[in-house]
Amino acid sequence: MKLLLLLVVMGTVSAKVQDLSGKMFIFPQKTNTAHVRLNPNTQGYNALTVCHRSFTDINKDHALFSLATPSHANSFLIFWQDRNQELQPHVRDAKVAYGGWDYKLNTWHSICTTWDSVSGLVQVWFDGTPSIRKFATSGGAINGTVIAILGQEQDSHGGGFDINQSFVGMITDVHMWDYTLSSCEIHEYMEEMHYPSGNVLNWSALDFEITGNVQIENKIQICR
Ligand SMILES: *[C@@H]1O[C@H](CO)[C@@H](O)[C@H](O)[C@H]1NC(C)=O
Ligand SMILES: *[C@@H]1O[C@H](CO)[C@@H](O)[C@H](O)[C@H]1NC(C)=O
Ligand SMILES: *[C@@H]1O[C@H](CO)[C@@H](O)[C@H](O)[C@H]1NC(C)=O
Ligand SMILES: [Ca+2]
Repeated sequence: MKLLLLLVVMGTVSAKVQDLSGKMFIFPQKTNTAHVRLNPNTQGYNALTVCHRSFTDINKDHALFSLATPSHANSFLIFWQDRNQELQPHVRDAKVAYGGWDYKLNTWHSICTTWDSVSGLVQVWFDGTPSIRKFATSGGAINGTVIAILGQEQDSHGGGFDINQSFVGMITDVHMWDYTLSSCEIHEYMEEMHYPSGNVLNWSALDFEITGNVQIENKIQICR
């Protein structure tokens, strides 16, 4: 009976699915612990699109999205590398680098990244502008148990956080699809028009767990 009660209590804690429409996560401190773990609806991806909007004032390296599997800590990582001013997507530990963006501090940036295992090509969209398509890795899916994290960069499956790669600021509208969105759909995301919600991670029905100081607030405050 006690065990059953415990299981019920634990069940309600872990099954924390929330509609975060109009809300954002705030990462208010530089730490090597605070993060949000996102629980995907499905595992095993032959293609991916990940989109998010973020706002920061750190002029240092930081991770925007970190997805690890047991075989690849950087199974799908979106990383800002400050020294070279590059947005660096990693897929199954293969890195591609994109420079030339106006990654202004204290500004919202909408970023979408696509990849598929047939062509092996990655493409980034940054505030409405598409990058060229670059080769990362082909012929293999992202498989194994997925751990997707905001706020920290995983050097191991679910851990290995480095304070100097942590994120400080706000993140919102995180969606992940197990297919590549069309350029029109990505345009709709960029313009905050009606766009398809993620079938793997859905900001409107997000299954997540917060560790440490991460707060949820409304994205827009209307002044009258
Ligand atoms: C994952 O994919 C690799 C090749 O990409 C394959 O060797 C391995 O068997 C797969 N593992 C699972 C659990 O599907
Ligand atoms: C983080 O960066 C600071 C300042 O550059 C440095 O002193 C510190 O050793 C770094 N910490 C780690 C864990 O790399
Ligand atoms: C995302 O969540 C919303 C709200 O529950 C739902 O209406 C929508 O169908 C979901 N999208 C997908 C692709 O499951
Ligand atoms: Ca790292």
